[in-house]
Amino acid sequence: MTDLLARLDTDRLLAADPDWWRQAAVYQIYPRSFADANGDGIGDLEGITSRIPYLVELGVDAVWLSPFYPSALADGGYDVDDYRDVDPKIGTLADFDEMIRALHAAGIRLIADIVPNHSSDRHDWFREALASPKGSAARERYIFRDGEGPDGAQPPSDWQSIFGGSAWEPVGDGQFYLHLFAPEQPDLNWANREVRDDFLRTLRFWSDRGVDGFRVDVAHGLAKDLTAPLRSHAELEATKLAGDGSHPLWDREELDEIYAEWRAVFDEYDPPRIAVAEAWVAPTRRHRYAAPTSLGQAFNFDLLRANFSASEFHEIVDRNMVFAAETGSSNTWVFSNHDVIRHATRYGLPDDGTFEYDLGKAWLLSGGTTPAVDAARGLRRARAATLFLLGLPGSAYLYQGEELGLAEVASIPDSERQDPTFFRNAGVEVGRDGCRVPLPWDADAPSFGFGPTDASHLPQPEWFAQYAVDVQAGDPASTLSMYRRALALRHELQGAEKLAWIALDGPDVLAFQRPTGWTVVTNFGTEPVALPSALAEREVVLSSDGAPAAPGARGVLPGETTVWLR
Ligand code: TEU
Ligand code: CA
Repeated sequence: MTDLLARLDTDRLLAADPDWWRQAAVYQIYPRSFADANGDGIGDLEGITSRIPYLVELGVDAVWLSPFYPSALADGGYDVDDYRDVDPKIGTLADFDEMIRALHAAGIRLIADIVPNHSSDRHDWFREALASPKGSAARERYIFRDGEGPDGAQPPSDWQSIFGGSAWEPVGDGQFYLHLFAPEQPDLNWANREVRDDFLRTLRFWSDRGVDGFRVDVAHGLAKDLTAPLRSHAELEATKLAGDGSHPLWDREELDEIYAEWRAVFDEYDPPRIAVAEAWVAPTRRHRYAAPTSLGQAFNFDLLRANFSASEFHEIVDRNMVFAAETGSSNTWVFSNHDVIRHATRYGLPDDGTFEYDLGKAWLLSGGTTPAVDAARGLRRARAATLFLLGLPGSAYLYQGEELGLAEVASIPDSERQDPTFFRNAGVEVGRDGCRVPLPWDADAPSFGFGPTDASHLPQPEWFAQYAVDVQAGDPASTLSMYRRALALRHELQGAEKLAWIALDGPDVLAFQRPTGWTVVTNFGTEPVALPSALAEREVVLSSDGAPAAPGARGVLPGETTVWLR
């Protein structure tokens, strides 16, 4: 709280720096699972506001808020009924205004998640489209096509939705609509001027309310080439993300024009609003989104998909340093989000070469056939990887709960699952609910302090108690203490967006120095390694294994450990 008081003039401070995003630590809040103020089991905006002191103590620069709009939650809120309102289940616009005021007063910015590729099937526009005839202007806001086959009963193509099953849904009058995700998420038609204008209005609506930036859902999907005849699913798979602009659904050149219009809106504000693209494209294809004339930043999921390996991490960092220099954007680093297995669990999966850190496989493995997860090892590596990541130039995107070292919840009963990937893949993929379980705040309270009652929209396992905030807060060796310390020191460590590798013997150790002189050393192997004297003599400011800081105390770096040296 003293921190809060010390930041009294934060609004002016926040306004002053247009580059605030370049090396920001951004904390993702999945609102329905963060904190529940009224005890109905669903996290809400008032809950977020009540936990701002926690965010201040954690030391994050910004919050990225996953969708908070009215939604039937067919896809956890990524099915939006109304882009310019708050879900009454989690609050009101007045609660939103109060939340953003309090965040700004605490020196924390807000990035709102927006979902332009598809609305929900309960959006006014979609209801109107269904009530209107074939060929009407209302249907032109979405992607309707006639069925195929002699009686028109077949879908227009054999395209598959990303959540499984056909990407086309019949509406009963011979037409089908396209949904690349769930049937409750009809794709919008971005070739339609009205759709584009309405989104510009949405960007201004939230920017006027003080939102500092936007996370753009499925940013690579908006522009589509749907000229007949539609190509087959097999043909599309063959050219998937080839990067030559030939794919009719993903990463098309027409996106540049759409995002140039958005950029003009962002630049109406002071400081300009920022945006970060969620675009699952090849690393070489991220430029389009990260360009300063476009969204300005794009998620880099390379580390998220990599093995815990010195050579892989080294190559990914080098590649992305080049990328940042080419685009003028800053790097983005991420290990976890609401779509993937928490990294403390991923890193504890067997290392026997049979497991690739492929997302699909990771989901599959957590479903019933889970191999033994070595939780202690997973957490040890997650902590080492995190200190490596937080030392890198660029911004760090953190997912709620990772600061607790939280593990994936694999044991959710089928009857309690919510993710459409589970329902549309009949038991093959368990989906993403395991990383979306409400957070444990207090080991001994109902719902582990998530809310005032024991209600929790996804069941919390008993073992959540050991991860609770109140258990970790006073323990200097805890994961939470490590994150707090690292985020506090990060501002000192960062400096210019550069690094220089320090050559060391052996294949398992990486060391890099920042222009501030701070140095990050990670041992990816299991065996301890002796550090050269130039490093061994430096002050250990932070260590991922929880050992206390000490001057020159680390001639030997233990396995699966990172240290920060000053
Ligand atoms: O995800 C986009 C997307 O393509 C996902 O299907 C992703 O490939 C998958 O989750 C693997 O990580 C975004 C959101 O992050 C996700 O939560 C939504 O379900 C999806 O868009 C639809 O809006
Ligand atoms: Ca609630």
